[in-house]
Amino acid sequence: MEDFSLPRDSYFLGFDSSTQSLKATVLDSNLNIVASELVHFDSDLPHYKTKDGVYRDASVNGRIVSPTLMWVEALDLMLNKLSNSNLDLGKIAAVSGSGQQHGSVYWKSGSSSILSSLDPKKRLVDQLGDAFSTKESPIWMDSSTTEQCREIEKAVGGALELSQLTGSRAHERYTGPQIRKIFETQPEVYHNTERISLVSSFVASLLIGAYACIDETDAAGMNLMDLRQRVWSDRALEATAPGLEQKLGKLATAHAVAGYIAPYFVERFSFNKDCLIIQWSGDNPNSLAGLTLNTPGDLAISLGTSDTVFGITDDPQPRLEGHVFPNPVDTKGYMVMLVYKNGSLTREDVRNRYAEKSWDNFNAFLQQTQPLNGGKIGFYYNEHEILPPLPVGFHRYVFENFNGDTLEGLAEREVEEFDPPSEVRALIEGQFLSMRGHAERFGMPSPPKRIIATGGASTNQSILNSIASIFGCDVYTVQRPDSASLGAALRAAHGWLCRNKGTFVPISSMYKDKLEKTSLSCKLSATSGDKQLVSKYALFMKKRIEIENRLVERLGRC
Ligand code: XUL
Repeated sequence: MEDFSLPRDSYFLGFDSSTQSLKATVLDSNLNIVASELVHFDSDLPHYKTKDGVYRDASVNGRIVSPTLMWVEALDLMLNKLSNSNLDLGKIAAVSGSGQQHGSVYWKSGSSSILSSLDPKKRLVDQLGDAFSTKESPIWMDSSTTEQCREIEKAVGGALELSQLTGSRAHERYTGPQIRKIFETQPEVYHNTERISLVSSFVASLLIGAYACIDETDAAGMNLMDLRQRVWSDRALEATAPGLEQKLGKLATAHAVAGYIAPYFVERFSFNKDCLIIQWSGDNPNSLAGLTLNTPGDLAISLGTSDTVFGITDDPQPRLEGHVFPNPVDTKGYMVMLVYKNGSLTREDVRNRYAEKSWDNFNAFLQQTQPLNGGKIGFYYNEHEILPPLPVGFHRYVFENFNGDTLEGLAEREVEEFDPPSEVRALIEGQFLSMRGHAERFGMPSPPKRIIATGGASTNQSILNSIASIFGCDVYTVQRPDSASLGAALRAAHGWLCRNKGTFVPISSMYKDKLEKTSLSCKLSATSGDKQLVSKYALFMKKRIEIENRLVERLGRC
């Protein structure tokens, strides 16, 4: 049997350059965490005066940016922290990282020579002060580019056309619309830029001392790449800004080597000169890696302030909602991602209104009500929802006599309110039926092979049971807050292994059969159960989506 073990006594370092902090996770060759560190932007770098890592520009509606140099100084600080810890940086065999998706950095003409001649006696931040054509990087929270989104969609032939070409319709936070806005409103900045990096390829560029490629997975968050061909799309480039391809550089696969670590880090922090920098990617794709999703049918549900669903499929069907990226851990297949704004805060609100502010009552209500809720369906939006695009509001419907066997002759009736236990079940069934319905429409296999649940609400057993019976598969849990930096460390090891073997090897070969002995382990927390119920839920889901479509027609934006 081929040996896929990692070199003994070596480490693999993963970063996560996120909105509020820079995190680092270090794995040993048995894939156990041996160190982790955090630089918190607001408190560790207070002179940038960010709040939650960002500047919200009151004068321009929806403009949200971060100071690019803050990310540079965070890397200085993080490397100091790591080298002052017990960790021998000389043993790190490979480094990779996650960047918040969509954010972009604009390198000023002439900066590649600054990058390639960094002085190890000085901090990075003291050398890169003049390297950017704009000091403020637009980030994923920005929503100021609606006009550019519509222009790009129109030029490419419509929103659905753009989605089928690039994996997503135009979104305000996506990098293409952000670049177009800079081109339109600050043409001098655009023309004075020799290279545009994503946050992921930006930090990788610092580490190799040269412009790093953008990896194909994170590139799909730009509305610029042809998803199927994995090349920049001429149509999308033309719709965005002139001369753009040259500024973006080449694309690379996620497991590729970006380069060796720059001499700067070898001299200043005693890294080994053979330490490899593996392509960085987006935080969500790397979370998929960190949760050990690796084959079609694997699905993760992250239950947090916003709920996210992502998984792997061979046959994606890009639509107006949701996103498709190339699979970050394989050369084939795709990652599908759905984002819901109404997550834990909405669950809490329904708990407060109907279950006397108590999770115990909430769970008791879930247990004492029957699956399918006697035909009661609810839509609960405390925030303007993304999926479906609906405004704040609660909507409730009942299908009288619904037993899950047939939809024949069923008509729904709108009602004002349910009894409290039914409200709780309608919320939970509604959230997960929506996830199942949209994941299936997006081409995710049904039932999934397994679901990995993570985030705050994944400690709630009643919720896990509902997920298992609605999706019809086993649900596993992991309790770790940093799946993006952990996933980056794992991808560093994977990239190292592929380089060592001289060919792509499946990421699972590194942890196959020994997962439970590593920091990547997960626990079986709810089992799939009754197949008949899963089919009944399929009918219920179909009805729900019909009502949802009507609500969107009546109240939605797009
Ligand atoms: C994904 C997105 C966010 C950021 C957060 O499309 O915009 O999840 O990646 O860092």
